[in-house]
Amino acid sequence: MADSTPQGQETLSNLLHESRSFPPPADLAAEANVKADAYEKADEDRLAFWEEQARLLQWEQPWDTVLDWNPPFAKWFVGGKLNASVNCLDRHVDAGLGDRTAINWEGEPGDSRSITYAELKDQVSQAANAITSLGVTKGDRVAIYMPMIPETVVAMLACARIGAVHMVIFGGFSSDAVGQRLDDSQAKLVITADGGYRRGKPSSLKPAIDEAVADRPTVENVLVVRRTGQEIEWNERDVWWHDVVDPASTEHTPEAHDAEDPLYIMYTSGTTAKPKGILHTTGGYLTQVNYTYSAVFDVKPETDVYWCAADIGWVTGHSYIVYGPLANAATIVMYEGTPDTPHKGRFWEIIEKYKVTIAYMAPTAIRTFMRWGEEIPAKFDLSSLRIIGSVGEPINPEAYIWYRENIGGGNTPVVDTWWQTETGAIMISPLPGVTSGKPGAAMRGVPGVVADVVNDEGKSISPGEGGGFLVIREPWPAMLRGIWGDEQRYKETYWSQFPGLYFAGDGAKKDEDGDLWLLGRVDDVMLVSGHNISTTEVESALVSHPKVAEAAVVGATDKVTGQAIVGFVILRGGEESVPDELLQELRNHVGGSLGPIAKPARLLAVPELPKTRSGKIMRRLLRDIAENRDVGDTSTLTDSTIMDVIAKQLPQKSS
Ligand code: 6R9
Repeated sequence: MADSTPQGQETLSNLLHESRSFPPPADLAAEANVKADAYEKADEDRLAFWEEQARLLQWEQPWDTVLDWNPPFAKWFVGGKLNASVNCLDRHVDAGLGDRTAINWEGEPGDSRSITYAELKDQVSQAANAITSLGVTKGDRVAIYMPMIPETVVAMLACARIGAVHMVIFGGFSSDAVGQRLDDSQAKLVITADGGYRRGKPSSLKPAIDEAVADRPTVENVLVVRRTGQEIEWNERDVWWHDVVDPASTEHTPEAHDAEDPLYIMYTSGTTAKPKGILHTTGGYLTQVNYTYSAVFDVKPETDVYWCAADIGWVTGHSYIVYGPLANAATIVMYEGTPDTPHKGRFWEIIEKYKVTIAYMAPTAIRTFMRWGEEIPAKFDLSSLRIIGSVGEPINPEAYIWYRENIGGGNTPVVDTWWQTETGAIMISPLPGVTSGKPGAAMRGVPGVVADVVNDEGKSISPGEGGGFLVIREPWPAMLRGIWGDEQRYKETYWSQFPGLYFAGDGAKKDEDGDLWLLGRVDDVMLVSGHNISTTEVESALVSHPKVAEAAVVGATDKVTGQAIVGFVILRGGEESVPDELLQELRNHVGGSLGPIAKPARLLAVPELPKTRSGKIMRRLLRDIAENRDVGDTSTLTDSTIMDVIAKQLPQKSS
């Protein structure tokens, strides 16, 4: 999250111009869940609009006040009571949908499980009874450190059912990262597994937990799912999932929770400072994820098969694998492993096997698939797809077009969805039956969300004027309710830059039509000879060259220009050095598309880029390398050895 704003003459340069646009397919538009009138309705009376969406849920007690806004503290649906797990399970079973498949789960080794709504409700009830018997009660925090298996969903919903606050940590984070989060949240129970399958092998999870809980007495028990059967150490506090959950009763009477009771804490991906425990509550959160899931993915729960390839340890997994889809009674696919195991067509094989109709993934994955080549997806039948989504980073126009053409068959709308752990749910996105999508643009606030771009004085930027800071003008139901245990940091981080506005920490621009283009984190903006240049625009220009698969650029201190642009590129052929000729060609290519100011001063070819588990490029680490510093904290990287590999490229200076 940004703690600063860029300085310089202008707010943010607008260099990239893109004029392609794709109207929605006529049949999709005709049948769309949400049509253009939703924007008008929401504009007319935003609170009435959100009340209408809240009514789509099952409430045990209605609310008296829609919104209690005491800036920057919001309470939504005050006085209302509901249970998130009942909304995701019981009400569907009661409506006769018990036999509908909730989860099609695919293990990495090829094992699979199919779970109906009735079965999932039973399993969640059993788990709720089991964790209650372990002494967990409403308000307690439960850490979940699991592979991508159905028990992870069961554990989350069991917590929600009894009102315990879940805190999912990416499997694969180090024991230190886990320990830090256990301390911050004071978790009472940890739910984990012996391991999970990743890259063709059982990877272990339990040892990191053993280490993390060793000197943390607040953790009373460690509940362990057997997934791989690998040997693990067994300690006094450990309990097998199959010993307590399997024999537990499938009867569980859920309590109705207050709309503002905490549902979960999610630590932000932490590309910058110390992770923040983002707090989400129940009623408003569920209202907005339920609505946006239906509106943005246009899901028809009777016929669609939806797959979100994100990890559950990321907010995307919470909102759009678990709560949004299950609240809508949708059928989901869940996959345990990596996209290249046992072969690079695994994702497309899954889409073919389950006849997936809606798929949602990160731009980083899409760019990796571009690098592997379009002949791989071409071997599979992807004709079932009707909507494809992107989340996590700006999608470069080239990656968008590749995705649309090679995965979407040229006629499938791409929904580029902007949101954050903090926003809880999708905020800016095209609606697939309404919007003519532009490659690289997230377009506009979804109905009920007031997104804007302002200059450094907090004044709204006019259409076509250029770039600035992304803000949200009005409170929204799924907004964070604070940072766990740190009210001051909540105010400072999000509400201090522009009085009364939520500052997202992202740069954005508004085009002539008023549509929004995300430009990357404000902290990453490069200041070259007095111009603020966005990382996104330069990276998109590099990726639009046929020899480049992925790119990350950073500003490194430079005596002459203030900062000089240093680019790290992954070449399509996988070469690990950029020959002088190509270097010149790439610089000219960027200069030609964006202007000479944006030409990178140096370019390094690398085999990989440093990324978090949610696929975000950690430019901070690349800046360390570009400025010849020791590389900072790498504990949230997918692969920490990658920094050594990149550092070795350094002597190859150019220009
Ligand atoms: C959901 C999620 C939030 C940050 C956000 C922004 C970037 C996410 C994006 C996007 C451009 C999109 N981001 N979606 N940038 N276009 N469609 O990613 O949450 O992990 O908290 O990250 O991700 O920079 O501020 P989180």
